[in-house]
Amino acid sequence: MVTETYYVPAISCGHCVMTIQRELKELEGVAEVKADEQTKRVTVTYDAPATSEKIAALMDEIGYPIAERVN
Ligand SMILES: [Cu+2]
Repeated sequence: MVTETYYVPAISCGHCVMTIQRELKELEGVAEVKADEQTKRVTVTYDAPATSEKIAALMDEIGYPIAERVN
């Protein structure tokens, strides 16, 4: 399992948090997702077949591009 945290500046409210958590959990291999409205950070715990590239692609697709990996 890998845990990574990303800075996602487009997060602006609780709906964003819910959408991101729901969509990322659909990705096969993703075990846990925590999005935070205040810090605009998303922490994802995952294993294969999920990859950071697939996570980044999905975030782009749903309108919440990752600005940078912070942890
Ligand atoms: Cu929102």
